[in-house]
Amino acid sequence: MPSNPSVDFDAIVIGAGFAGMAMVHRLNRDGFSVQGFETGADVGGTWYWNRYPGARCDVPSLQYSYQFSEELQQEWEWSEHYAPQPEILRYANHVAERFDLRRFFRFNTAVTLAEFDEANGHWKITAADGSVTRAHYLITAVGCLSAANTPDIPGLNTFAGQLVHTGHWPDEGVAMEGKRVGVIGTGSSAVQAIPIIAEEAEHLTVFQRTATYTVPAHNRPLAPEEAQEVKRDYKGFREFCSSKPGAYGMLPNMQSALEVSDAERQQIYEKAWQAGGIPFSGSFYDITYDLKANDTAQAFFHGKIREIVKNPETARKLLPKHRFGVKRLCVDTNYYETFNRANVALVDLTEEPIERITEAGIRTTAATYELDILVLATGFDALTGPLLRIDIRGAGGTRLRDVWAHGAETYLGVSVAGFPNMFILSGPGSPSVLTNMVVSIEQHVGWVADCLHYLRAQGLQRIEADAAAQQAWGEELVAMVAGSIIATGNSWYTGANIPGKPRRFMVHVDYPGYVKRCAEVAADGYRGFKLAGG
Ligand code: NA7
Repeated sequence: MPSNPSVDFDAIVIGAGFAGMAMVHRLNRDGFSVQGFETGADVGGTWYWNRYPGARCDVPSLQYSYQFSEELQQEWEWSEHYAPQPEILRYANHVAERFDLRRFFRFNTAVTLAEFDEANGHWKITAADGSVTRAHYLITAVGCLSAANTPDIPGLNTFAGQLVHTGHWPDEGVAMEGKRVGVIGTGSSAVQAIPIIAEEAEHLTVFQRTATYTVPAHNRPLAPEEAQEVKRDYKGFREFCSSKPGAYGMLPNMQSALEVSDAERQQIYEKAWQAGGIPFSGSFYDITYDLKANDTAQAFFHGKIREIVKNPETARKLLPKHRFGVKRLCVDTNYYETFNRANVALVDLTEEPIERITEAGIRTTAATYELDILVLATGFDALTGPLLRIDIRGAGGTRLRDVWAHGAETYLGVSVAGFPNMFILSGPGSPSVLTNMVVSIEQHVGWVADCLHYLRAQGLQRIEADAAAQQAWGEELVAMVAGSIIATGNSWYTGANIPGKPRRFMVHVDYPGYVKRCAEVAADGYRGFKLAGG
């Protein structure tokens, strides 16, 4: 039962991914009534939708899991160092069953409209089925990379073959055998899918607009002794990981790429390449800040690509031209090697742009490529997209779409001025995508739940970000990345991948500093928030 009889529930949670599941579990455990909504037919969020071949997490599986239950983390057994999508989805299902979480969600039910009812101080939620639900608090757990980006390429809807997006992969899979397949995009999703598709399809053509930086995963079965070692002191392991940048549990090399000899630098890069994965980014502390240091990383990749890819012309096309660190580093298994296969071709769209998609395939300025299947691995309207798909209206009917017309503004990435009693999990302005997401999600879930307890204990009815605190937070985010390469480039971090989207770097880059900051804000009576009612 909600504590206030004028609402149906204390809280509404939108999304049944890792954030939504943890949130409903925590609220229920703490005595708040909650109703969840989920567009998909079941739990899993990102791991429910992204079923494309090769989909896999780039955070080690022993770290990419919940820590709210010691029993859960002791009993679950991962089979690989980096878990594949089906296994992560099985884990999400296991969590849903173990903690009986499905009963809190209405599946196959997209929320279309969320309105703050000023007179009553609560949220009114309308779903696509026309149902209306009222709750005191609105908590969005809609994910950062869940609004798929389908580019506006002329003729796209005329394609007569099968058209699929990696972010909305059909449950039943896509039969590639004997088929001519085209993939548009070479980001993380494509880099994972391409080697597998190449093995299954008769022929694969990759349409590349931006050559990518990708490091080998060197994935392997997870040795039982390795898991046992972590499980002996999982808590200590979690604390160690959470104290490191992004909660990744990796220790960046604090040397400059410019202070070592050429031979030593090469050796350090080579060692990082052989170790594999995201930690490559920490080969030297300055490769994403100092342009000369950054040049050395690019040169290393160029050398690797030329070494791996046998056809010099294909190798040339695969050389990234943008700076290392501008876009998210991809992690692969046999990506560059795949271009040595006889059934794989690479089309460089900077040399021959797409003119249109036709019934038969793709026509570029230079040639026509006939296809049976076209895979769009074209990414997402990141961070803001999932929130703005919902028509969210705050105090006075103000639309979030209008408030964010020039870019997302939040306080702590959790709250927006003018949108009382609304909390965003992993929102723009929080560390989100630059962390191990499960860890930062649980931090947000805990912080929001503690906040609701505080409000209840103080007899307060309303909380929202103070506009001045929100502005200061935005300025702080900008200052934190001043001079860095990541904040300036064409990437989904800055919104540059979506035509017309305001350009703004939307991520807080200091995890664990962010955690400390959130704790201080709470300890200081929710400094920077306006609290009212009682
Ligand atoms: P990404 O990383 O945004 O990659 C999308 C790719 O699609 C990228 O190579 C884009 O090229 C390409 N793209 C997008 N639109 C077009 C058009 N119109 N024409 C040609 N090519 C296009 O998305 P992913 O799904 O791979 O990965 C997203 C995140 O999920 C990833 O970072 C992980 O955190 C998990 P561009 O670079 O824009 O030139």
